[in-house]
Order: sequence, then C-alpha cells, then structure tokens
Amino acid sequence: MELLVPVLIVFALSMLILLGVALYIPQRRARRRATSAALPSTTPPATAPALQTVEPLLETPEPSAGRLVRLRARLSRSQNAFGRGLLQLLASDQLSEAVWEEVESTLLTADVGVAATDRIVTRLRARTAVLGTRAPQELQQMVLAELTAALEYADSAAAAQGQTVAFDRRLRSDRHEDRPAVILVVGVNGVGKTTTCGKIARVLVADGRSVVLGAADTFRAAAADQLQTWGQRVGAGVVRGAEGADPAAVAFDAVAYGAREGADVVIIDTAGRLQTKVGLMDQLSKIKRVAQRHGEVDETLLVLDATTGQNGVAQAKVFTEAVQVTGVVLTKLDGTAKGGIVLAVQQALGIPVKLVGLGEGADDLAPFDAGQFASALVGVTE
Ligand SMILES: Nc1nc2c(ncn2[C@@H]2O[C@H](COP(=O)(O)OP(=O)(O)O)[C@@H](O)[C@H]2O)c(=O)[nH]1
Ligand SMILES: [Mg+2]
Repeated sequence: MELLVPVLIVFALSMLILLGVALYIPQRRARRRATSAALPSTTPPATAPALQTVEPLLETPEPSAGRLVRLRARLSRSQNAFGRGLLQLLASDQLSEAVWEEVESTLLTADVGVAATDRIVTRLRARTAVLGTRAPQELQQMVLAELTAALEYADSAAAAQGQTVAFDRRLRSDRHEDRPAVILVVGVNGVGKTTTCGKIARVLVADGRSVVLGAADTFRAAAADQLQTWGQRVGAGVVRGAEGADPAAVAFDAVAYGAREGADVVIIDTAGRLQTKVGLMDQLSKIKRVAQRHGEVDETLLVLDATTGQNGVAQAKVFTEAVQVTGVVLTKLDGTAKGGIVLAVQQALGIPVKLVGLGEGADDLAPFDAGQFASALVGVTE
C-alpha cells in the first residue's frame, strides 16, 4: 500500500508528460506547414524587379554583339592608318619632338580635329613624361583611355579634371501617353538620311513597336518611293504627298496619321539640297514647327557622311543654326579610316553621336559606344 502511492504519482506524472507531448507535436507540424505554405507566395515578387528592368532596355536598341564585331572588323580593314600608325610611332626608341609631331599629324589625318588633337597629345606627353612609360602595350592603353574619355564626355577638358558628364546617347523614341514619339531626320543630300530612317524603323519594329515613316522629301517622287520601299521592307507604314507638295504639310499629316493609328513612333525623312541653303534651312524649321503642333519633336537627328571629313563639321553648324539638333548619325564609317570625325563633331557642336552607319544593309546601324569605338580606332582586338 505504501508502495502504491509513489507508483501512482509517477504514473500520473508520465501521463501528464505524454499528454503534453501529444498536444505539442501537431501544433508544431501545423506551424511548419504554415511556413512552407507561405514560401511560394513570397518568391514571386522576386521576379517583379526583373520585369521592370526589361522596360528601359526597349528605350535604346541594344547593340547586338555581331554589329560591334562588324564595326571593329570594318574599321580595321579600312587601312587603319590611325591605330597602327599611332602605335608604331609611340613604340619608337625615342619619344622625340619629331615623333610627337607625327603623332599629331596622324590624329589630324584621322579627322580628330585640331582642338581635340592638341588636348590628347598634351595629355599623352605629360603622362608618358611623368610615368616614364615606354612599353608599347602600356602606351596603347594610354592612347585608348585618352580617346575613350575624349569620345565619352561632353566636355573632355572638364573630364580631364574629373568632372565627368557623359553624353546622353539614348534615342528618344518612347511613345507619349496620347501621341507617338516624333523623330526628325535632317542632313545634306546623299549622306544617308532615307537609309537611316529605314534602319531606325527596322530596329524599332524589331523591338515590337509600330512605326510610321513620313516622306517630307517631296522634291522628287523617287525620294518618296525609296522611303516606301524601306517601309515595306521593315514593316512600317509610309505617309507621302504628291511630288512637289509642301514638305511641312506631309510632316504634319504623318504625325496626325501616326497619332490616329496609335503608332509608337513617327520618323520624318527630309530633303537636303544645299544649293538653296537659305531656302532649305527655312523649310526645315517650318517642317519642325508644323510637326510640333501635335507636341514636341522628341529627337532631331543630323545625318553626316563620315567620308566627307571636316567638311561635315561645317555642314553641321549650318543645320544646328536652323533646327535644334539633338543627336548625330554618322554614316558610311565602313568606307573610311577617318573615324576621328566623331570626336571633331561632338567637340565642335556639343551634340552626341548617337548612331553609326556601317553599310547599306538594313541591319548596318549600331548605337555609338565610346569604348568600343576607341578600341576599333586604335586597333585593339580585345
Ligand atoms: N557604305 C555605306 N553606304 C551608305 C550608308 N548609309 C547610306 N549609304 C548609301 O548612301 C547613298 C545615299 O543614301 P540616301 O539614304 O539615299 O541619302 P539621302 O539623300 O541623305 O537620303 C545610298 O546609296 C545608300 O545606300 C552607310 O552607312 N554605309
Ligand atoms: Mg533621301
């Protein structure tokens, strides 16, 4: 009997412990289930930021690797006097006065322009003197760095002092809430305006955007025909007037049509005959004014032919006085070793080169990239 009491107490205690364990375990299981059930619902938001980053990519057509490879190949094939000559010079035993003069003339031959050449040579001389650098590879990297900086920044003198305001090279082609983006394309006859309109349309259409081309070059019916052929080729609608029609009216109609149809972008091609310089400039500013009745023109692209060299800078000045140019398209870079014109144009006008033309084909257009371009110029293969 005396034994029974402690046995009972032990029994009662173990029953209590068992009961507690039995009640506790299912609760824990339930809690674990709840947390694992919550997991899937917390994962999806992680994909949301990824979706957002896709949008900005559409603003500027990304350079496809193939295009840049082609740019390099073509620039180096076009007897790249610039890159090779420069490196040979810098590799000479003595960096004498005569060598620096030759470096200078090589830069000038490549159409880098007097001011930019001066700045680059002065900086190279200072750096080689301070660092005592003589290894060809280091010199090559130095030239590359100087050129890239000179190409990248709106004010390379300020960039040299660490104030780096890089050019904004995005092509403004985003549709507004209630109307399409409008791109006006201007330039002298034969530089590649119509071709560039077609190539830009191609990139935009490939991005899934609807494009309308406006044929505001009404001097010859053939000009509108050429644009129409491009439109058919790349999948863009074309608005044209009769031969000799008022170009400004065609521009107005093209924007109105684009707005009505809910197009994303309207690209207006213009005429560029210079013999009537004053007339042409008046006409361009009228086209812009009239197109603007629907809302601001987003982008006014000046097309320059790289093979015309420094003359292009003079042309550019005339155009910038008539219309506010927001970007330069440098065409026919495939046919010249004078790629330095990019620098000269940017420095003289303070306007960025946004696109480069590398051939007559629909895909021969690439966004300008300072680093890649400098490498191509200097002939650096990597
Ligand atoms: N090699 C080369 N030819 C080009 C390029 N862009 C245009 N062209 C050619 O230059 C010529 C004139 O072009 P076009 O677009 O009619 O010039 P527009 O008078 O300014 O409209 C045509 O034969 C084009 O194929 C380019 O980037 N490279
Ligand atoms: Mg044309």
